Amino acid sequence: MKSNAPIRKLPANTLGKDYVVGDLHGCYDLLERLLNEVGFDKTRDRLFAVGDLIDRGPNSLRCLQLLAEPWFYAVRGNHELMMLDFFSSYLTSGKLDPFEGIKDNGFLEYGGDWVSEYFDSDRNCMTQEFNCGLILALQMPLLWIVGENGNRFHVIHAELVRPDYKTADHAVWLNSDIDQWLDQQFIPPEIENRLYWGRTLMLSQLASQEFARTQPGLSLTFCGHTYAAKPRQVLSHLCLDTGAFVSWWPYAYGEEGDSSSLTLFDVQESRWVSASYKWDDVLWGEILGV
Ligand SMILES: [Mn+2]
Repeated sequence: MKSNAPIRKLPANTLGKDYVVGDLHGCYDLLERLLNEVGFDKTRDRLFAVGDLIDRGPNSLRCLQLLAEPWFYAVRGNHELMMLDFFSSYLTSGKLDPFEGIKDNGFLEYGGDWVSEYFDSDRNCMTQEFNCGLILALQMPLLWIVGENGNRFHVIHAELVRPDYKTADHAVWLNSDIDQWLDQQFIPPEIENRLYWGRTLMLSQLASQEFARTQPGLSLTFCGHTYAAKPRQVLSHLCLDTGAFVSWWPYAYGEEGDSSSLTLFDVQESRWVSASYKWDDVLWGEILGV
């Protein structure tokens, strides 16, 4: 069922509900807590993830293994991209030098050092368990299109900002552009780069609110990548990254550490729930005018 296409489309869920979760970064037990809280039904409901399943948090491989579940749909984040890049020659040769000797692309430094736990130094390769997760990451798309017309939504990692956003009529790409990429199964490299790394919208929103909340012609687009205390919406991009991994870091105290959490969004009800390693309760909230 799962292919290697970079853009994939699913019909609306007529049986159950759809949920979207922010950047997991290994925080598997927070996700479990949230799924229990909403009564997630694995036989009917679907869970979408905005990418960055791995790194920085406590259980990266367990989050990667979610990709094998028939109810779980994720896009590739920059952390999966860095991991695949780090293992690119291993993926063809099946052999790996001890980590100390490997030229790092930043992956280990930015939270990928957990992978060394799965290095088999007798055979100079990764464990079978890890290999399965790595293969699953190879199959992640960059964009999900879900449903049709008024019920349509997208899932991406960072943003759909146009490279020429300062001078173009629209700062972001529209459904018509996305449909064209889907037909061609091709996303131009400069657009792909922003899908992984872009922070233009969310940083501008934090700083100056210079963009509107919605963009006519672009369906609600769930994203992550840039964290803040609460979910927020800019030009139809609804960012669900609320810094789950920060809540796990024992030394993250103060305002940022205390408010950080993992956020799960209920698409049909337009409300979110979040959980943190720093508090026992969950927190509910609504996004007005989605
Ligand atoms: Mn990211």
